[in-house]
Amino acid sequence: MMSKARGKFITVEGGEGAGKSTNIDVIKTYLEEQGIDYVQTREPGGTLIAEKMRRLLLDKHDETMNPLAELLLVFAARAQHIASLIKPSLDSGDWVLCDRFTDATYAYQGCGRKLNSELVGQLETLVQRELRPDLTIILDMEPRVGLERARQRGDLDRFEIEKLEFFDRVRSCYLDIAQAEPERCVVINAEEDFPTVRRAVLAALHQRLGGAD
Ligand code: Z5A
Repeated sequence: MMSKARGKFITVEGGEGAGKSTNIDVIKTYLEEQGIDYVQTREPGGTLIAEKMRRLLLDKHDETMNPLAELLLVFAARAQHIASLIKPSLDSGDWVLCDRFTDATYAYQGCGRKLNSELVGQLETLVQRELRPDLTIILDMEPRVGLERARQRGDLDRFEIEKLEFFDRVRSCYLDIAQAEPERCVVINAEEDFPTVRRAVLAALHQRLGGAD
């Protein structure tokens, strides 16, 4: 029996309330229609241990989390996620569909928290070695609009209580990444209505990835 080719790695990024969950459902339907085996996951998190680290990252605490501790915790969760889920899945031929990945670290810790992006890059090399997404969809929108959507949902996490300037830095970081890596990243205007965004997501999948071969 012929073994399956290595799977492809798709990540979805964007600011608060940009529609990641909504459009991940669109991508799942596409993969299913193409007969592609995939696993859906998210960061921070994706495995039992990494999900515990997610709680530490997102919950509000009586003590301020040091930005460097936050950065290291993000990468600790990622190391676990890659070893336990992402790499074995890709090696077995399954595709991996991940809600956020390292671009979020450049955006939130590198730019939002103003940590050194070079440091993020060093940890990326240490933790991921050669692993990079094959396709990254960046859902771009004015932070004010996305925050409003997130706030309507109620209970805000430790990131969602940040000031607007923080999210402006996050957004421009994502756009800089997309400009620097056009072969990997597709920016989609997430302020459009849902059918328009959906069409743009599907077009990106067709153009960049084709089918399972
Ligand atoms: N984080 C980090 O700091 N460093 C890292 O390296 C990583 C993450 C990996 C958790 O992320 C936090 O972790 C995140 C950064 C940090 N910051 N926060 N907060 P998360 O992905 O779990 O949480 P989130 O960013 O807050 O996602 P979200 O709020 O769940 O939003 P979403 O998934 O992008 O949106 P949605 O749920 O699909 O849509 C939001 C609402 O808008 C919903 O009611 C939809 O029905 C509606 N919607 C969606 N699309 C449309 C359109 N086109 N028009 C109108 N309405 C729409």
